Amino acid sequence: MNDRPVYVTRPYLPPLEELLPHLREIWEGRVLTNGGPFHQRLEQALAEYLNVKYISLFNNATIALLTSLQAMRVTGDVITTPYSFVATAHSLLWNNLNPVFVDIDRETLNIDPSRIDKAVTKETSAILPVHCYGNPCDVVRIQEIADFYNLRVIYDAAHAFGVAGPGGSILQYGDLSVLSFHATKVFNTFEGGAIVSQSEKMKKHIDHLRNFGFVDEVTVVAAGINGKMSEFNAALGCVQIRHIDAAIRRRRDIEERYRTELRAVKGIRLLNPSDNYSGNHSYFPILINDDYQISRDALYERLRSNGIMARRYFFPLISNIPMYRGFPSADIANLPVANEISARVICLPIYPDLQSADQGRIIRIVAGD
Ligand code: T4K
Repeated sequence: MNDRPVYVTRPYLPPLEELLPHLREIWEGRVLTNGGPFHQRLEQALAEYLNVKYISLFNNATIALLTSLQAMRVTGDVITTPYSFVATAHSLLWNNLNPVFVDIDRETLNIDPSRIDKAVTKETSAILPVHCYGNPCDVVRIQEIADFYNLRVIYDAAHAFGVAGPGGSILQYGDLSVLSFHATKVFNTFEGGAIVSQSEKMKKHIDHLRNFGFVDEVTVVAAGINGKMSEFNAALGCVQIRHIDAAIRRRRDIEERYRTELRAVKGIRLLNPSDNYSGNHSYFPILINDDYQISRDALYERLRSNGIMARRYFFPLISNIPMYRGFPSADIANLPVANEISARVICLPIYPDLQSADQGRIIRIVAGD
């Protein structure tokens, strides 16, 4: 066994020398947070890179999700996917909202739009879909449904940094989109996140909510939160963005090798990449079918015993976690696809520094050689 564990992801870090001048500037300027110069620079750089007009930086995506729901004045029931990281549904509970889980599409693993209609009641005020693994949701269909029932749409786009199609960024759909810049994400600021909005008025409202509701020194317009990104994190982001294209290209090459070398392995299903969008290669999920040589969990253990820390994102399914089980829509019979996929999935390591020999080892274990 190799001594050095291989994790599902490793944060990309820029050369330290590139960060040092920025740190010196912070040390000299003594502006450490509250919308300082690096905060402004990063907002602008990201708006340009992501090709969006309005973006508000946050200290993490979870606080950004909480704030999005407040910003859109969401009430009552919110339709969402059970196949996500717990932060998606937790953001609803923190706002005293009820999650209504809708099953996922077997091909995209995103919320199945054809099942949303049936879940809408007079209590429903919003849809909270997730672009899972950076694979775009059916944004057009979801918008049609939202328009018909007059629902808000907030995308959990934590995985969808830089995902774009011929019509532009995936982040332009819905009322708001929430990004994560956590250490494990394609673009990281150690901790961080952002909300993309569609109007200057909404951006201003979100910026106020992010800063306790302060509009100026003496005016507080809402029970806002402290969601501000510090100057350290913003400065790091300003350096990271110089390297992001190279990092995504490297991820793409790793994904291509997995696809080529695992395609023919019996009992493994790979997701089909979207025809219309360029992905960001943030995760590499494989689905273990019944005709694979061992069970999903046996493969997971075999990988671990060989030092490969693959992860079962997303297992357990949110709807099966105790605090969610009591919601009527959490019934397993309501979510057959999500339950099945959650029992079959393993995400293999993918990150820019993944060594070729390590990837070879992973492939050999999965292929059962
Ligand atoms: N919505 C969705 C759909 C999300 O996936 C997430 C977060 C959120 C919302 C909320 O975003 P944030 O509030 O975090 O901005 C990780 C991340 O902590 C979490 O951000 C992420 N999704 C989730 C999918 O994965 P864990 O519990 O699996 O993290 P952890 O600490 O086990 O890290 C995974 C591996 O990454 C480790 O085995 C080693 C490596 N790692 C991790 C960290 C933190 C490093 O090498 N260095 C590091 O600093 O949740």
